[in-house]
Amino acid sequence: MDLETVEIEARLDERTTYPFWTFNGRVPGPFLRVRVGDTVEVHLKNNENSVMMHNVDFHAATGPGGGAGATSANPGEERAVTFKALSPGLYVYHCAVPPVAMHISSGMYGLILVEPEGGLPPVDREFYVMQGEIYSEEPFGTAGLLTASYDKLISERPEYFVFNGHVGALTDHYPMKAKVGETVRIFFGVGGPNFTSSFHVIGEIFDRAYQLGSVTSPPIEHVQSISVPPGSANIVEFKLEVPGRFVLVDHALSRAERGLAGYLIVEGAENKDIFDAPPNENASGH
Ligand SMILES: [Cu+2]
Repeated sequence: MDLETVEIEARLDERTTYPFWTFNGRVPGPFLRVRVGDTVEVHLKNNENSVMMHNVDFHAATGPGGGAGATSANPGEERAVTFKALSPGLYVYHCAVPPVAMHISSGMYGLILVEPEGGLPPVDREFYVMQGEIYSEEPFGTAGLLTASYDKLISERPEYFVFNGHVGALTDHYPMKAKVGETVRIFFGVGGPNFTSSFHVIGEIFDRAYQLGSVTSPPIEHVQSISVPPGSANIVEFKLEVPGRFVLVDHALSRAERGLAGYLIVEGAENKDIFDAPPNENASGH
């Protein structure tokens, strides 16, 4: 695996930018996928234009720091660590340079899937969603380049909550798309660094949820919302029976007013036995 840590000013919202710290220039970092028993060789390069030291701690690794010590790299340096993926599951990775909460809230988190022998059961579509918090000096909705607030970070008072690093990432920009009759799987993780997500898809029921990212325990079935703590993940699977727009939220819904929402747009034929909704001019788009 090649990872590069990059510090970039990038869009947080339509009129707002933020000084993100990233793996490979994106939030979350790349979705990494290995098989149980694999030996994973990680090369972490810290871009020469960085100001900070960065590293990577893999929750999928067994060993001190999850590799954080071995991969700590000053700007322009490259470091490496090798670990054997002993346990299947869906795991978070993140930068662990102190103050760790600062590096995570700046965007330095991602997921690594360690597939069990034989892999996961096939589905029609897979999606990758992570939830994070942004702590800016400026209040939510301020235009221009924001400044990270250490005070708000350590007192756990975020201004923004985001799916995939950006207000509107999964609504205006890259809504998830699927068709009636398909089965979808969402790899959902919380980078945080601080808030547990009550992840829910409005108008859907998860057929299966692999609690805390465990793929060797039986999934729970037919659940509405799942609780995903920071530094953890879950896999949900569900079959799409009817068309329409399904909204991904954290059911702590105040956070929807601070940027947290995503769309799953399902196309296909109506199935009025299952859901029959006459047009209503009072409907607000849901
Ligand atoms: Cu970092």
